[in-house]
Amino acid sequence: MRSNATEQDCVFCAIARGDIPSDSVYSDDQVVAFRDINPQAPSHVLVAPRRHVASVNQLKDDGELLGRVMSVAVTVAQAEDLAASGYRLATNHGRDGAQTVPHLHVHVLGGRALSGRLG
Ligand code: DGP
Repeated sequence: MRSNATEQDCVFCAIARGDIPSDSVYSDDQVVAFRDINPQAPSHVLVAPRRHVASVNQLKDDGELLGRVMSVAVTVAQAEDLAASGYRLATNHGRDGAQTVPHLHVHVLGGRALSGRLG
């Protein structure tokens, strides 16, 4: 993970601006959601704030934005028709958390039975 990425060279900032195309499923003034380029499940959507935030680790004191991102993640899961069968919301921080894109995003995963292993 490149820990020093800024909004100038951040791929998810570019997606949020519309400078890089994505398969968008949701967008508002604070949050965007788009399909993962390398899906790990039949439904695999990434939910990210428009504002550049490196990871959830930086949002400890911004419960409002954290809440917005999680609320949109649930909205997306329901729109993907995953509520009845179940889904997973996950966010990674840092090297050991296997974060590869240093812009906060919540993975919405579903559409198949997911492994119970998280690590
Ligand atoms: P993480 O390991 O939690 O940082 O996940 C990053 C995810 O982002 C990974 O599943 C692949 C996805 N991804 C990386 N680059 C792009 C891109 O340019 N477009 C889209 N749609 N997804 C991307």
